[in-house]
Amino acid sequence: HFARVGRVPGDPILGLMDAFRLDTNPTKLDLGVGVYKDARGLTPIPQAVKLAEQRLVDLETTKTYVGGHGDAAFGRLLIDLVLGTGNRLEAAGRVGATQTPGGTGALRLAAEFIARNLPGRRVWLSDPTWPIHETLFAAVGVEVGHYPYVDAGNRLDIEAMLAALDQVPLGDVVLLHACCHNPTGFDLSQADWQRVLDVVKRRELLPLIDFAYQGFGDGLEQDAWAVRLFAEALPEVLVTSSCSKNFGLYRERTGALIVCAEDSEKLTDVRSQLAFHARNLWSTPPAHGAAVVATILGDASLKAQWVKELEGMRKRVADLRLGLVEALQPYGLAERFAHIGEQRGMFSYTGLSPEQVARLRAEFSVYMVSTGRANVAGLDFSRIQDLAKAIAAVC
Ligand code: PLP
Ligand code: TYF
Repeated sequence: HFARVGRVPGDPILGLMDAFRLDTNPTKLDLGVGVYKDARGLTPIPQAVKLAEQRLVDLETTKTYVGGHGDAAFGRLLIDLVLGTGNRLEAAGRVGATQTPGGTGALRLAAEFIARNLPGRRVWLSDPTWPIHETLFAAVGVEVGHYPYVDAGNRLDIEAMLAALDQVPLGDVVLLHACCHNPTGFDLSQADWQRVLDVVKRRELLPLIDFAYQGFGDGLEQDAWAVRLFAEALPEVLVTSSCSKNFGLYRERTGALIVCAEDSEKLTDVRSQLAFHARNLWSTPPAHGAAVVATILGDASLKAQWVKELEGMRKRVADLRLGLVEALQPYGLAERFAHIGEQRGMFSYTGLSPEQVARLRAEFSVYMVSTGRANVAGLDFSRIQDLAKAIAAVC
């Protein structure tokens, strides 16, 4: 049976983790996979999560299945977090959340919905984007196209992006990163978003907004600005929300597909389809992470604690960015790498070439994705000088 089964290569980003683990250099530095790290190089469990988990141990009464759309309280609280408390869509019964195994599960469910319920639509991805976006739509037989995002000089190219979107076939799906663009770290300004919205309206596109880093850009509310703009202005929007990074819940696989529909009747139709597809994919979602999030968001003091911890993570990454640019100053490289301080979230498209990335790894045990993407959160203040020196050596 298996004689003709060949091999596919592993995920190059996750593969970096294995290579890093095997490296015996004591000064090795992991700027690869996109997880937050603290000063000790650990990916911590937030205190708010620990406290919520303790509460759940005491209060949980059953492990029976949750419904197809998951934990209803989680869904409502997440909609508030994403669209704002008291948003008009909720009042009008136009928005619903389906709990999924992480943001990836939400993307897969959206892909399934597009493949089966919106046949013939292509999905347009930024070039570059998170590699899983490429393979995930291919896996359900949805064709992807690309719109440019950065220019040859490693800067956001909004004009090229808009021009390309203006050529997209009417009615197609466009995948947008709400904030903290992976892999580049370049985000759109509010004025840019307004222009993207205009094109989306003109071409009657369905926006699929990937929201994996809420709170890591400029703040919880600020990062939701574009999502809320689109949800207010358009009859139909899909949002994939992940609680992996902002709640530190990575392995608990916590997220949701949020659907905004024209009216409550249509929302019910769409949600029936999502529950059907979810049944075929994973039946019902894992409960623990969503219960943790619902416990935190539903309790004023736990929520305040979490907001403070998330703010700490956000500030740390922002300060590391500025620290690195400053450390490159003595080498005459501050200007060349000034974009590192302007980008948002964990990732930076540094502009380093694959050859330079390979040298950083071979000569300094500094690990980053071959495209030149660095996870700034993997850096520490005690290692900034070393990294600046290594970068200068390969430039
Ligand atoms: N979308 C983007 C852009 C990401 O970087 C990630 C990160 O892992 C995800 C979605 C999915 O996150 P998860 O499935 O771990 O919640
Ligand atoms: O881009 C990243 O590094 C994160 C983590 O298959 C990740 O989004 C990377 C690859 C993958 C799953 C998660």
